[in-house]
Amino acid sequence: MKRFRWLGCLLLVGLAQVWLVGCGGDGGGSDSGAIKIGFLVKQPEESWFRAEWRYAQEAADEKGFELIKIGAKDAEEVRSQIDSLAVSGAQGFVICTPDVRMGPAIKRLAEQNDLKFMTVDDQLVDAEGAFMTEVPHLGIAAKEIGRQVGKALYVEMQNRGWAVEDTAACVVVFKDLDTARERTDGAMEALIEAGFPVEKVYQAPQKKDETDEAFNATNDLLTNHPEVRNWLVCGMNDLTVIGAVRAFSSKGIGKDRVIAIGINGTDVQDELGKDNAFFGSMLLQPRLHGYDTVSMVYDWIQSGVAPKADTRTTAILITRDNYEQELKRQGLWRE
Ligand code: FCA
Repeated sequence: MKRFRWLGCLLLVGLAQVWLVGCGGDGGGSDSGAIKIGFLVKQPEESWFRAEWRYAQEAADEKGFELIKIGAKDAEEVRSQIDSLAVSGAQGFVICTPDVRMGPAIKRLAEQNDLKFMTVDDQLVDAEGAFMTEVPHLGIAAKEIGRQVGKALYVEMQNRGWAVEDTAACVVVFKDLDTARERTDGAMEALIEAGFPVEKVYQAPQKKDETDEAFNATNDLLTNHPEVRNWLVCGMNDLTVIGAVRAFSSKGIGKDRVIAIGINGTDVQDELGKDNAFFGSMLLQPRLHGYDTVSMVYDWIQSGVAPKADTRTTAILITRDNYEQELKRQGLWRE
């Protein structure tokens, strides 16, 4: 009996030691020393955000911190996920929010929970709609990339020998998001500068940044313009332009009458593999959006060096001629 009591004591001491080690020996609730960084994205199923996560994970593996990948599709999820990040002992996060108008709320939550954070892709705005420049941001040079789309559409129209009189532009616009608006504004500006008639630039407003919404918006536009022979098509990203191209093809308008160019490049491998109206895409650099952003937050936590206030990334045009080579170069090609 005595022996059992003695064994029981040993077991208790052992358990207490395991508990102490598990808590870093400081009696606190989390592993002291272990760095945890969250990466919240608005559309976790999209190739673009998967690519960002993949490169963020590369940084985590290299530098030895824990990356917590989180899909947050609406405001409620953003709030609860930031809270759970804090509970899990994270020290910071990178976010592409489903609603940029949540800016002040996200900032308040981060401050309350003592979390350092920066935004990626979509820049937060305050109650007046002004950019919250006090939050570090890494996004694309949206206007310039949009201008590249406009120029490329015009050049391809000329290459095909299409007369301007027979051609119109279908620009799928999403006005609720600045980076989206800047892209399509840039495309329209460059088209018009190149000599495209302003009155033939038609805008199709999408209600949400989703493929189905782009399909619906384009469908409505096409119903109102049966007179147009040839079309130049663009929008905020690949998924939007995929929706638009589907709307054209559902009306029997195919690649002989449509030149469509997307943005992202991460979603077009299948499209460019087919013989369809998709002409190309502006290929962005997801590595910089994933690897670099979490690395900046990591440095901030480690050494107190805050990220650069505003970083903008560039893009190159990919078409059937170079997409395989360029996607492979960025490690984005799927076999
Ligand atoms: C936005 C879009 C994404 C991608 C990113 C750079 O968040 O929704 O598809 O274009 O900007």
